[in-house]
Amino acid sequence: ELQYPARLNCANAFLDEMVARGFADKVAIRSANAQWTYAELTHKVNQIAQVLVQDMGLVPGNRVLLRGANNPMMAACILAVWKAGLIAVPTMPLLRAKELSVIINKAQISAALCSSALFEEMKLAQEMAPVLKQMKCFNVDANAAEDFGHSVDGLMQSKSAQYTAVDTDAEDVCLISFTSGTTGMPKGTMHFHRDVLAICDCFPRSTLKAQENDVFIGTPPLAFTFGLGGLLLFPLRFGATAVLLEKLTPENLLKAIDEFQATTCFTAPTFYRQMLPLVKNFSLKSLQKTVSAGEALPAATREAWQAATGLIMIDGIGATEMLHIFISAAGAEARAGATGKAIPGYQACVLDEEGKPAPVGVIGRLAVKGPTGCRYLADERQKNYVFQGWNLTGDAYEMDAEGYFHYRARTDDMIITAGYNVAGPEVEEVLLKHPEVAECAVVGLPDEERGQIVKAFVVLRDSSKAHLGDQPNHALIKELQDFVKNAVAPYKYPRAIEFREALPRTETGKVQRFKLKQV
Ligand code: 3SK
Repeated sequence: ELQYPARLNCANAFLDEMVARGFADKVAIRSANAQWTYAELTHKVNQIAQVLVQDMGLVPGNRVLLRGANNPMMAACILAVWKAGLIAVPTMPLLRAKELSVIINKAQISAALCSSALFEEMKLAQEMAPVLKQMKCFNVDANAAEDFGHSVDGLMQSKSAQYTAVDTDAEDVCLISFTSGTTGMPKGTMHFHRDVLAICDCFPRSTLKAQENDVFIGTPPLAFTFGLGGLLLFPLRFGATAVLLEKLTPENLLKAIDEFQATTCFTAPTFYRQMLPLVKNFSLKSLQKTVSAGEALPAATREAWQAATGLIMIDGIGATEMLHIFISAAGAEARAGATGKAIPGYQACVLDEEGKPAPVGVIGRLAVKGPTGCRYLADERQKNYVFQGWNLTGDAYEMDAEGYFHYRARTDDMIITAGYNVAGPEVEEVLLKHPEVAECAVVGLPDEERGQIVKAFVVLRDSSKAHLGDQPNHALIKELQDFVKNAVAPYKYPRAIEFREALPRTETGKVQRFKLKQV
């Protein structure tokens, strides 16, 4: 079992303790135009913490909204908020003023640190949520003379490089991470200082086997706990190097893997799929571990990635509520078609509709418990998520006799058609094997006769094939339907298929099935 001191400020573990353990001169963070050692990062975090306390007058427990792309200053601001005993509320870079104002009001946030590139939208958000009293910009150009003096970058220059972390309790909240989930109604999940260390001491230690010579790279925003852990906290906990990238195209990530000699990549299946056709143009010699989470990993993607790179994908499922990954498997432990097993430190089981453990091979709701867990900020939905100490993830899974968990669907996405249960992702897996299909999402739509029908939204590799003249390409629709009928039980075939240019996705890459169901 993980043991942490009762008084704990997690920022110390990533900074001062690493410096004391001999990592002072090791590179902690790299980006396109910066490289900071552990000592330099610690000094910058110390200076920003003083801006928060001395210039902004914040006191322990105050909540600070953080906004920025993945870059070293954004990382330093998060750590500084923790070091000053404040609560970080990182937000997705693409959120608009309206969405930000909902978060600000819900979490009663009085202060914000915002990258200069995102400041205009932030000002609109402040107009809509006046509870936000003060904002400071970071990543401000020193030549922008007027603004620089008031910015985090300007103010931190006069501060001491030394700062003692605020003496927080291991169970003080340090992070509120908002999830829009797939429903569009944001929930704030609260996490303690000890939770932040616990995620570093579970998945990356037991499954990923992170080492100090690892170089971490990837795409998820630091505002998404998948990215916060994988791209910042895990590397720092192991004395490794974090590469933070702002320009996130498949070409750019592949190029950066070679340029920074990255060993460990974190991204979602969609992004791995987008990289696949380009892999042959880049050297990926340094790459050893590729982690996939954020959405279900289709077997076809796992196989194609292994064929193209020789690397066995480390699939995982986590949740913002649980902070990070709790089921996974790596290397020889990985099984095609399974996400993995409960990782050391966590327990998992499948519950039936009455909340009792379901037998092996029966689909039910995935339940987990471990060192982290769901604590929603003032939200009725807490009682739906936590049941008798188990966290009910909202995913429909099946456990096999060896304890491997197989993803079937989101619980609310199970399609019931003419009395049959159809898991949309199973149909998606089949469609993705068709050479014309680039992306797809399968949902249930109401139908008078069958209760629901299976409908597939398909993005074609060549979008010009979607129509013949002004008509949908019925021949291709029929071909795709037959393709599914030939691969799985015919009742699962999509009775309706619609071609789309793109699928609606959350900022973290999850398909917004609820939007497709509204059609
Ligand atoms: O969606 C996931 O699988 C996930 C993974 C790690 C951390 C957070 C999340 C939501």
